[in-house]
Amino acid sequence: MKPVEIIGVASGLGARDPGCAAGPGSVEQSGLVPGLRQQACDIAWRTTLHPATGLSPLAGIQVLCADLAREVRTTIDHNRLPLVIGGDHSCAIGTWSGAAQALREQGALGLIWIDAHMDSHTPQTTPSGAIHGMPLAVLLGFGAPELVDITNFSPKILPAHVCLIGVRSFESGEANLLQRLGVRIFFMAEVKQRGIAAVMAEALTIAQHGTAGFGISIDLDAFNPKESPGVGTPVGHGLHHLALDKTLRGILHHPRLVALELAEYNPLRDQNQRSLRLVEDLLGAFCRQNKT
Ligand SMILES: [Mn+2]
Repeated sequence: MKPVEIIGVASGLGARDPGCAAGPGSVEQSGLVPGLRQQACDIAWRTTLHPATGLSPLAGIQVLCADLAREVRTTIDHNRLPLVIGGDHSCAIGTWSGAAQALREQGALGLIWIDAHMDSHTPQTTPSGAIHGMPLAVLLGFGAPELVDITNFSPKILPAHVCLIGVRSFESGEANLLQRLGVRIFFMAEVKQRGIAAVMAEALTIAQHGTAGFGISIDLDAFNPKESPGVGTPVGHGLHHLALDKTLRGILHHPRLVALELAEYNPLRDQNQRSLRLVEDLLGAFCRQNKT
């Protein structure tokens, strides 16, 4: 396994409830990282980025995601695996812009997006104006130029190289964009019908076909709110986290995984630290040596 370096993104600028800005601090203080190190997982906390004050959400996210993209690119260039812990999901703009840039000379970036939502609005289609509803569209080349143009090339990811898992809440504008682009969406109904293992196997094929490497972005609202209450926009009937633990066990050892992201953890909305424990379980499973 490549050494894993955590990059916290202490920002809620992209969400209506900014409480997820406290997410990385809560994870860092939880003792999770020392616990993983005791299990022989080579993981360390590299840094936590904070948004500048006094800027609009758009300008603040632009600066923050440009910084994050640099951190992620540098980490990958040093043959380490960035684990980004948000913060609201607008951090994905920085994470995957940096990963795409690091990989660019070798080839394209694949991405598996695990989320209750599509996060594929543009400023023209968004009902809320919140930028955490837009990062996937930005990465595909649609949205505010301030965000689309981070790292000076676009799109970061081609529609054929990305897929979504667990979607069950969306608006027509973003659905139309993804449908027009031909992006594969594994809606929650399909996950329930086929099982997460079959869906993930297909997702891993999509993310690796014609790419030089792939990433996984996990929004904690993908899970059942009972298992993960600590999120800003919970939606019922989600993924079971133990099933995902099992399906992605040992994924940090995958030779073509370039980065991993966990977003939207909001400790202010958590109950009995259930979401925090879920993050701990997920990372423990991802670090496991053994697939069985
Ligand atoms: Mn999301």
